Amino acid sequence: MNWPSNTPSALSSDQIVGLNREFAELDEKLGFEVSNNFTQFDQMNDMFTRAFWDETIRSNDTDGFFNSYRMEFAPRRGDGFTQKDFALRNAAWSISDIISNRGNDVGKREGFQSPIEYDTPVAPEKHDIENPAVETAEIKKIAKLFGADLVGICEIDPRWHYSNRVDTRDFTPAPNELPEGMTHVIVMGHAMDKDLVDTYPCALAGASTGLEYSHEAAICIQLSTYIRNLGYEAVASMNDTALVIPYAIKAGLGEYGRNQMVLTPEFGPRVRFSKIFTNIPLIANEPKPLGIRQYCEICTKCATACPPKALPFGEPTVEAENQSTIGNVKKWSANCEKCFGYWAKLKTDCAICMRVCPFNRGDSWKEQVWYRLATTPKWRKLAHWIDQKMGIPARLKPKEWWAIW
Ligand code: B12
Ligand code: SF4
Ligand code: SF4
Repeated sequence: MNWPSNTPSALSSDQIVGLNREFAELDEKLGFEVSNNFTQFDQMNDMFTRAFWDETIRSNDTDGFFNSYRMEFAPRRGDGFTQKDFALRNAAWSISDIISNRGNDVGKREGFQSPIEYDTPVAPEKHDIENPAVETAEIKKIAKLFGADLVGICEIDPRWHYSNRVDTRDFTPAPNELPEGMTHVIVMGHAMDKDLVDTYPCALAGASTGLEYSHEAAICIQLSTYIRNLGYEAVASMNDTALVIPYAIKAGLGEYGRNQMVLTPEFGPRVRFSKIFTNIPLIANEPKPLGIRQYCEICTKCATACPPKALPFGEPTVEAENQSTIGNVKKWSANCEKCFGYWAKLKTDCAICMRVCPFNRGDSWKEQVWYRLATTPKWRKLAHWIDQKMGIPARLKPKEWWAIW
C-alpha cells in the first residue's frame, strides 16, 4: 500500500530546537542531553548499510559475513561453527527473512531498511475510544498475548527517526516516511534465549538473535493489524525507521548502559525491541529512575571483555568517533567499525558484551538479591565487589549446549 507522501522526514534546526524544548522535562528526567545543533542520524551511515557502499568497510569481507546466512557459503571451523550451528542460526532467521525479502524489487528491506508494509488496510470506521487509559491497558495485554515480553508506550519523538532510509536496490538515500499524524510509539521487548546467549560468540549463538527477529516480525505485524482493524494507523517496525534505544528508554522499559544497550530490570540487556507507530489514543508510560545506569558508571566489564576493544571505558561524551555514530547527544558510544570488523572475521554476530553483563541474569533468588543491591545507591559498591569476585561468567561451550536435553 502507498502511504501519503509526507513532508521530508529530515528535521530543520528550528524543529530540533522546538523538540528539545517540548521534551526538555522528560529528557532531563531520563538524562538525555541533546544539543540544539543535533541532527538526525542518516541510515545510510549505519554499519550494515555502509557494508554495501563503503569500500573501507567492505574490504573486511563483510560480503562473506552476509553470505554465510545462506548455507552454500557458510564456513565450517570447529565447535559452534559446524554445519549444524549455521543451520540452526539460519533457520532461526527464516521467518524474519521472508518479511525482509518480499520488498526487494522496490528497494524496501522490510523490518530493516523500511517499515513493514500494510497487509490489511485501516478499517473505514473507527472503534470508539472513550477512555485512552483502558485502551492502553488493552493494547499492552494484547501485545503480551501475541508474545511480547515487555511493552511500553511513549509519544512520537522524530529526533530519533532516520533522516533518510535506504533504497536497497542501489544503496542510495530514500525518504523515510510515515503516515501523517502519528502520535505514539508502542515499544515491545523480546527476551533472547539465555542458554544460547551464553554460547556467544559463535554461529550457534546467532540463533538467539534470529529467533527474536522472527518472533518480533510476527508480533508487531499482529498487533499493528489489530490496531488497523480498529480504524487507526499502525506501522509495524523492527530495526527500520528510528533508533529504538531512546524510544525504549522513553517508554520506561530500561536504562542505557555502557555496552550500548538498554538494560531492563527483567532481562538486563538480553532483550530485543520492536515498535509500532500509531495514532490510536494512548497514554504514555512515565519512566521512573531504576538505578541501573549508575551501576555502569563503576563497571567496565563489557568494555574489558570486548575482543576488538570497541566499547568505551570513560565518561559519556557528545563526540562521534566516526560517521556511524550520532553526534551532539551525550552518551557512551562504541567504535562500531571495530565491532563490525570482528563480526566480519567471525562470519557471525557477536554479543559478548550482552553475555558478560551482570544484569544479564537468570531469576534465582541470589540474582534477584544482587539486582536489588546493584540498583540501591548505598549497596551499589558492594554489588560491584561481589560481581568482581565472581569474575566473567564462563562461556557455555556450543557442544555442551547441544548436549542439554
Ligand atoms: C546498526 C546496528 C548495529 C551496528 C552498530 C551501530 C552502528 N553505529 O552502526 C552493529 C552491527 C555493530 C550492531 C551491533 C550490536 N547490536 Co545493534 N543495532 C543496530 C541498529 C539496527 C541501528 C542502530 C543505529 O542506527 N545506530 C547508528 C548510530 C545512532 O549509532 P550510535 O551513535 O553508536 O548509537 C547507539 C547507541 O548509543 C544508542 N543511541 C543512539 N542514539 C541515542 C540517544 C540516546 C539519548 C541514548 C541514551 C542512546 C542512543 O543506539 C545506537 C545503537 O547502535 C539497532 C536497531 C535500531 N533501529 O535502533 C540495533 C540494536 C541497537 N542492536 C542490538 C543488539 C542487541 C546488538 C548486538 C548485541 C548484536 C546482537 N547479536 O544482537 C551488538 C552490540 C554491539 C554494541 N555493543 O554496540 C539491539 C539492542 C537491544 C538492547 N537491549 O538495547 C538493537 C536495538 C536491535 C534490536 N532489534 O533490538 N548493531
Ligand atoms: S557490563 Fe557493566 S558497564 Fe557494561 S553494561 Fe553491564 S553493568 Fe554496564
Ligand atoms: S558485539 Fe562483540 S565486538 Fe561488538 S561491542 Fe559487543 S563484545 Fe565488542
